Amino acid sequence: MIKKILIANRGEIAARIIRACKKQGIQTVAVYSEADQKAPYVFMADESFLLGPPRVVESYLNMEKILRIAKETNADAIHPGYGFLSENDQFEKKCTAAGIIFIGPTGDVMNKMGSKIAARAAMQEAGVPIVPGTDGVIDTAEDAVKVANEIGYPIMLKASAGGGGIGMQVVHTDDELIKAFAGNSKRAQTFFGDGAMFMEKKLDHARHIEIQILADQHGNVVHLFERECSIQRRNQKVVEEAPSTFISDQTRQKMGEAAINAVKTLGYTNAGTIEFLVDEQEQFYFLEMNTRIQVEHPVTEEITGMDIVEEQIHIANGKALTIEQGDLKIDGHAIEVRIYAEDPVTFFPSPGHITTFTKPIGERIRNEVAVTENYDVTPFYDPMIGKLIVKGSTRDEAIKQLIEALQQYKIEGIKTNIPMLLKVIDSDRFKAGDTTTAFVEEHYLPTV
Ligand code: MV4
Repeated sequence: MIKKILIANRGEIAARIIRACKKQGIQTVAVYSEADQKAPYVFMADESFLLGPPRVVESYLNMEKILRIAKETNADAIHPGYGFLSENDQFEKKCTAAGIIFIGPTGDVMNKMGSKIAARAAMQEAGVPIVPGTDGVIDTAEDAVKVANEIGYPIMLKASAGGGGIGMQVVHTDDELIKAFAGNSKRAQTFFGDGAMFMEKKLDHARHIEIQILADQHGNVVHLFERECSIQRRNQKVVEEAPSTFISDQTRQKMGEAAINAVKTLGYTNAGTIEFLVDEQEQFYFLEMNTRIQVEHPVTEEITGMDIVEEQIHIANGKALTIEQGDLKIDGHAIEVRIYAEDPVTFFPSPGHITTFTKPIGERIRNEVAVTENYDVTPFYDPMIGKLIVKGSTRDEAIKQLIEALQQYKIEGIKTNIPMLLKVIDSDRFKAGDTTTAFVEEHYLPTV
């Protein structure tokens, strides 16, 4: 039984994981960089240890140091959160070798899903539809052009190891493809140590809909329905909601079954997400799998009543799921927005000293925040300072709540994206549920 967990992360997710531990009577160990010495999560944990300088290689990516602290504090398990080491198969192997439970899937399955080319092949084997495209690695721009003409433009050129849009580019002609190929491959090689490229047909006006799954170590798998996250800017999600207003119950059920099949075929365990693109005819296609807890997990918790972090710990303890698919129901509608310390016009990060920080309060408002008043947002990490999640019995109600809550938020000293969020949410197009992947591009044109 896990009695003590080291949280190998920072910010709002570290705070979220510490809360789940406290609820279960589990001791907590926080780790932090010099830039995060005053972060709220550091004071929430039972014990806290300095990792080193702000640079991530010396702090949140420092496997040896994190493992040393885990051993010295007698932690039984490590929760990696999202980002940082959360999808690093080597870290899982090191934890396991040290006798420390990694709260997540095995390194082998993480490694497989970390390669988008391997993931596409695995999904095809599991009978899950994939976006039309190439099977293996494309080695040269000439080969790419040949296959592109079979698939047909527009095409998404993607890096197999890609993430955050790195190595990904839309191309419309042979010329564009030739120009884009080597550069994207090189970028992927630099960022991920893997320059392997593949291509997919670009699906326009599709929706990004992902299925949350939970899988225990005894072969039991359930899905917790979908989240719609089509509103993204530069590969960063901005708004996430559940359920999707677009898909029918029948499509919802089919997508859930496909996700469960995929997970069973992979032998995947713990919490995970299967991302799909869904076209205007409600045909769905596998996009990628996330082998971690995700930023947007709260919207699923709000509509299902489940605590996903608590379930992750139960699963890591070797316990069987206590729920069956038939026990799960969608209740109401939840929307999450990500609050960033950034200029709403230029989108540049806006670090600095927060002089005023007043959160909205309400029964159906959930705040997951990383900062406080009189706190310095540093320039070292992702500028997300928190998330606002609202729940309504209907989508309209949730939208109304969200607009009011965003207007109540009072943050001074730094700039935030709240004006941009209000512009998105308080728009006819969002209210009508017309939220395809083209939304930000077509609707939110910055004023400069
Ligand atoms: C796509 C796509 C359309 N066609 N792939 C993948 C990673 C994610 N961050 C964006 N991804 C997409 N992959 C094919 N073949 C559409 C997206 C996409 C998207 C693209 C541009 C602007 C907003 C978007 C929101 C969600 C998904």
